[in-house]
Amino acid sequence: MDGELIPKAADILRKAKRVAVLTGAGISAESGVPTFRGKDGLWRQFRAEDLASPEAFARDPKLVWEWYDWRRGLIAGCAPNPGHNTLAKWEKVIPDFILITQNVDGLHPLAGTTNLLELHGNIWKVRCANEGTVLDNRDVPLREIPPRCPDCGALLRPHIVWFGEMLDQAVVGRAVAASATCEVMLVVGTSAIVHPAASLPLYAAEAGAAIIEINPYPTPLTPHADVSLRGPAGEILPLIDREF
Ligand code: BJW
Repeated sequence: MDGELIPKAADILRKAKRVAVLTGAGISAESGVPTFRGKDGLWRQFRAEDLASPEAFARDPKLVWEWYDWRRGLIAGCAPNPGHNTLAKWEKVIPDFILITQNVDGLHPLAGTTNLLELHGNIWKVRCANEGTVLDNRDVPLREIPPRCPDCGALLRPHIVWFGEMLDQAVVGRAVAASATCEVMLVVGTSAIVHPAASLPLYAAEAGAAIIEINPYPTPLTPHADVSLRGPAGEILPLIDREF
């Protein structure tokens, strides 16, 4: 990596008052949470449409829940890494800072980030498939599979946005507004192909924000980035922080 890029990114961030960050599975990779795409990604082993769609849940809720129970057990053993921690630290020093994540693992709040939008939900929440009530659930393993609503006995489902499902429109609205008004958008560890999340940096770029991307590999966003930092987020974010 060009040695000048870290100071350049730090300089852009230091001068900004309004910063939006978009993260994806890559930021949690160094914590041991598998990503979705790529060499060791979940979608290499499992078909998304068999497990992460409303049709899959309607067909076989037990299979879907067994997969989530396995992932919850895996994530329960993972801790935030220096990438998550650096972003939590920046929230305290950048005047207007918002973190928009596609991740459902809950590692950003665990690191201390509070101004957070979880676009795709949270694996530690469940929702009544009948009434829509959202409940916290940290049981590892789950007591029964599939779990049932304590109030009405209907099936509970993961509080996660599956393919083909609408995101929470209030959350998307806040994410779009933050993207369209930030001075800098930092995009960390996402393949930038799943919409509407992947559109957010494009709204930011259109509105004149500087785009900084951190990813070991190029993505469809790379041609729009002002600074592309090639490498693991858990190493690069602390390096930027040292120059901040
Ligand atoms: C590192 C690293 C390290 C590794 N450091 N980096 C417009 C155009 C085309 C299609 C659509 C569109 N609008 C909507 C759609 C349909 C669909 C979609 O986008 N499909 C695309 C695949 C084409 N979108 C939807 O269905 C969304 N709903 C919606 O829009 O409703 C309205 C609608 C429906 C249908 C048509 C039109 C409108 C819902 C999307 C929900 C996504 N859900 C998932 C699964 C949840 C299940 C679960 O977690 O249990 O969310 S999919 C999966 O992908 C997960 C992620 O949040 C999401 C994004 O993945 P992410 O985070 O980018 O991870 P990876 O693995 O892809 O990438 C990791 C990256 O990290 C890589 O680049 C690595 O290089 C990098 N990396 N180590 C830094 N150490």
